[in-house]
Amino acid sequence: RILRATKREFYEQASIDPTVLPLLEKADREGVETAWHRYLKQQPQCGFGLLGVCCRNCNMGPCRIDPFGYGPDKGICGADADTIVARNLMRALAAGAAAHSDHARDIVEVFRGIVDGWAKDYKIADEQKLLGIARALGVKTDGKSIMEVAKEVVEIAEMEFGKPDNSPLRFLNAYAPERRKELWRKLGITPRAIDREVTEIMHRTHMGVDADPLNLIAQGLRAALADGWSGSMMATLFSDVMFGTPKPIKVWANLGVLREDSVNVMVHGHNPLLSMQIAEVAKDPEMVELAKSVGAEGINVVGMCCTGNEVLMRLGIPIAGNFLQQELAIITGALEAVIVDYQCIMPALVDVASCYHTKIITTEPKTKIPGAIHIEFDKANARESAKKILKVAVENFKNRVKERVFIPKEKMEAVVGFSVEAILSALGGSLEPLADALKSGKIKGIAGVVGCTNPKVRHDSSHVAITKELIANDILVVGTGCWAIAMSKHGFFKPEAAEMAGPGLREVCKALGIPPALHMGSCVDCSRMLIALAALADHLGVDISDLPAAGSAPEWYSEKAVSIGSYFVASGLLVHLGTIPQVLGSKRVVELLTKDAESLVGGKFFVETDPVKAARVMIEHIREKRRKLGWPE
Ligand code: SF4
Ligand code: MSK
Repeated sequence: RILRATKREFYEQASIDPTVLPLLEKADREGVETAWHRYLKQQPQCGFGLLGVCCRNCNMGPCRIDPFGYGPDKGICGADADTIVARNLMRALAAGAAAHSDHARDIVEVFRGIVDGWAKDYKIADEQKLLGIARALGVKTDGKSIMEVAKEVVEIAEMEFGKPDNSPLRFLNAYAPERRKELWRKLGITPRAIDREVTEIMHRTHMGVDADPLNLIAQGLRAALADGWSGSMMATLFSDVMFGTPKPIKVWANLGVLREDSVNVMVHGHNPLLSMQIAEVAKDPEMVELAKSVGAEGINVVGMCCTGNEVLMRLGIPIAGNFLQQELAIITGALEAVIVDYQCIMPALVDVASCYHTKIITTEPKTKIPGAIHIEFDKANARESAKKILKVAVENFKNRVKERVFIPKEKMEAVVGFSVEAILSALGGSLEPLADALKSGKIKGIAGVVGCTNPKVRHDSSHVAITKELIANDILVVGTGCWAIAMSKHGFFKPEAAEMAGPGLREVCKALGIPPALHMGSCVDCSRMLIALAALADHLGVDISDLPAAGSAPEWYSEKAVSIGSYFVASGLLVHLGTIPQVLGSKRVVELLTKDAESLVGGKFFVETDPVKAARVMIEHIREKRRKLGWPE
């Protein structure tokens, strides 16, 4: 069907976001390719890859299993489809857990720099948050200066990556509920150190080590727990300490936030260490003066993907779009520079930028793209370094070709920044009102919706459809990442969106002045949901798996989503996947993920490409949990 469609039909089907079609047509006129064009060229995608039955783990291979049973049923070493599919999935999970946790390592390193004095342009912005973390970790705070507390906390954080003993991770131990910890201990999946769990996956998936799908997946859950309850959690907690814990803030979202009269700079990636500095430095009179000297009104910093979410929530910096819009932002012809850190940055940005005046600036030693300008971000001289990077953008304004500029007019107002603290404060400081609303059935349950966009799905359509269906059925939706950007763009984060909710949720939202769907942050901030779930379960005296709650990643593409989904499953949730994971070549692996997992950890995956049907499964699951708790359905 895709191949028979005309270009116009294909572009119309690409997205429900009104900024996309005109920019795809502009790209077409100007001979520029996007992910959608490349997706089309990849059709038909490799059947072995889609099923997960291709193995390249050693040089006897590559080997592939014939899914129809006419050809080989084993690789050269004897690995069958179950082993190969499980190993491939676990390697994807390891990459996702590593990405989140390496992001955390960079944050913790700069936090160490605050303690040791070299990170002079960073500070402890939220002392209360730091004291709370210290108390949770069992660090005594009485009579100590804030720097003394910070020193003890950072020492614990640093050890999380490579702690040599077998004791549980300290952050997991501090924040996960007792019942969960006991279950993980019994199952032998308590994570010991973040790097160790990732390394062990790489070891086990080497030829001739672990061939048992169950044993492999168990280790995957252990690495995912290390990511969620420690790696990602540290990234969130220390970002809050250094840059402030998000509070509700009004912002603008979508490509209409680009300005014709200003130098437009897009920060893209995930880590706030640089993007926060760029956003601050752009207001510096020296930089504003420089912008004026090249004929612009000022500097307009906008965000993309999750580093965009970080500066959106904390500073109100407008967000230009989510994952699939990164190339479109350049195609507007109005972008002077894309400043990137890491993750979700398409190498294609350089090709697209070569057709315009836009400069792609990489800043991290671990992220270099041929054709981009590389200016290493020096965290010890963060402000000066950010200025140096920003100057390249400002000086590029004179190269903008006015005749080629097309900025879509669409932008939407949104209220974002619902950290756990902000939600608690909206509730009047305690979980009681939320627990009461859940028990009475005004709010039937909670759904965490997260994740990316993916050309396999009409851009933003599943995010919107699933959220609509859930809130209409009185389910409060919270979420992160590119889902949160989609919701910002499509009006779900305006308090007026309460009108789309069912009667019970609508009443609660109106009373509290909050939207029916809440922006909790970037991908690593899925850890905020873990903290909220743990607090709610403890408050109600039940396990997380007993809660009327479920998760969903309707348009996921990233290996990080594999890790996120897995730590939610291991924490006891039902998790929906809206794009099909590359596992269908093994009935055993499919059964482990979608059935057997539940009897072990209380959570499991289900796959459904239709978002409305998926929402109904989640709603039924929530009803079932309510029945078990003796709450009215
Ligand atoms: Fe083939 Fe086994 Fe090597 Fe994989 S590990 S490439 S299945 S021989
Ligand atoms: S940016 S991981 S596309 S959510 Fe976090 Fe968006 Fe997914 Fe990247």
